[in-house]
Amino acid sequence: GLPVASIKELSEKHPKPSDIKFTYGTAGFRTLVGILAGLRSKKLDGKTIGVMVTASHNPEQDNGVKLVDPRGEMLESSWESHATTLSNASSTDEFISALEAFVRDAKIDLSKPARVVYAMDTRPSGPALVSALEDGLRAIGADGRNAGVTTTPILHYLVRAINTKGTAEAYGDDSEDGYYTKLTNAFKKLSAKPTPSPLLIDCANGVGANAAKKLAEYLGDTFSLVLENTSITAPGALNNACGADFVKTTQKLPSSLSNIIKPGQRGCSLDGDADRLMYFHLDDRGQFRMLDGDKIAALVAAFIVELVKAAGLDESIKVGVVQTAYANGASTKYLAERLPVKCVSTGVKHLHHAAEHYDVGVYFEANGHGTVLFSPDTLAKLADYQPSTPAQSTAVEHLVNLTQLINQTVGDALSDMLLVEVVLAHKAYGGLEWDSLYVDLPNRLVKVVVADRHIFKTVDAERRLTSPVGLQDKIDSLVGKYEGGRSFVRPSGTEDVVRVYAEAVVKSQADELAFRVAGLVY
Ligand code: 16G
Ligand code: ZN
Repeated sequence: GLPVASIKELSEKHPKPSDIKFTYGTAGFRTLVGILAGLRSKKLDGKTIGVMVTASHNPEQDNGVKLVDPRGEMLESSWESHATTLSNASSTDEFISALEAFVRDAKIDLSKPARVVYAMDTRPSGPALVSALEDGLRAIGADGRNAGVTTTPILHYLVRAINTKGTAEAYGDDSEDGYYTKLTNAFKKLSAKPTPSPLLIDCANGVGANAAKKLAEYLGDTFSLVLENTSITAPGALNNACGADFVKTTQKLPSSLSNIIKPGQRGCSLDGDADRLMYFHLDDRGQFRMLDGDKIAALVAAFIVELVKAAGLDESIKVGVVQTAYANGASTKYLAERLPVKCVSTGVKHLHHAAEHYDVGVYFEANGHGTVLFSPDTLAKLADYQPSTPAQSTAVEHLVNLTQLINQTVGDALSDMLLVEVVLAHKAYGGLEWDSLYVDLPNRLVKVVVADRHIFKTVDAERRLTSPVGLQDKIDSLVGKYEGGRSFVRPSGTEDVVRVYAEAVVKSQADELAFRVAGLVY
């Protein structure tokens, strides 16, 4: 049975802290995380599970934890709901009986080994959460490996690398060195002349600053990175008026960069755990232009489609794109003219799973989180392919190198950044040419505080409401009055609000539509 006495003692050492607001992932519990990760590992016959302590793009005082499954993917959702139930236990005794019931129902063999690798971002509350996690691991007898302070995507990489070590699917050496070496070797092979001009990187004053610095060392003089917002120890600086979420939500340049960026220059922002990426550039007149996840998807997907065709593989390798309802309508139109596009509900999990159904699945949220997945079949096809011309051979080589450059476990700001730079170099695009692929439709996002957000029920990838009854009809008739109008309402999964998105051909009309729909919701 469970080592009840030790779980009890160690749990009581870590009462729920009142000064930390948990917002992210399967949050709300402390010692439990270690125990749960250990149990998950036992259930999967000792495969290594990951735990990341981070609250991503959220304010510095927030924190949370996220479990990572053996292939580097997010924790299976049935376990997420168990975690939530367990975390709601009101006393240690209640917690232990819930845990015993769970071990019985999930048929977990406690005699199996358990292995867990964990990391944290730069938040001041990280060490306390890690020590609770370590006590949880100790309580369940799991073997822990501390990966230190690192990015979320690097932790995902490590999980996959550890679990595939010595197999045919080996993902890379299971170390940070392995990660940087894999990415930068692929980048160097994909480099085109001339080398790209220096890239400005807004590190959000977070862990991405450390990682970008190391990346720059591995890149050497093949590509120079100019790092800004790297104050990882300044209190309150993390994600504050900078970073990918700030850029996306305000559609502005962080003021800390305004004296640094020059007209015609491009730059990008990472979020607090470096799994989101926003690009931007100043045009010749010094006007700020944002290049978001949709623009990245358009650039990357079109490039991969071209390579597959150039390789002579377009009959056997099908490329597809996955977006959410937040994708700008102009991006969807651009993409749909070139390849199949699927819309799914918000949340990385939904995008990732839908992308797995394509031979090559490109997915990006407008907020800058995304990656590209190559199916096992596709990897085998690329490896075995006999090209019949030098042009085909080059294209296949590029595709193989892309499979190494791209972190396929999860969206990765640094890997995505290298990917964008490769495509820009190959297409000889600057920020302006990239930005001109399509023109964003003006849009507006509003949040509405309502008495009970759970009465809002959606269908059709969150694009239509079925409850409250009658509301969707009212939205439809409003939308019909606006040229190029589109709007949807969905309850947030992370905040106690309802979100309203609207798009129209003219900015003032998008604003007006958003506020009128919000008026219907309120
Ligand atoms: C989280 C998700 C993001 C999603 C957002 C939606 C991850 C890594 N991130 O930030 O994908 O877009 O939540 O939040 O899972 P909302 O439901 O409050 O709109
Ligand atoms: Zn993040």
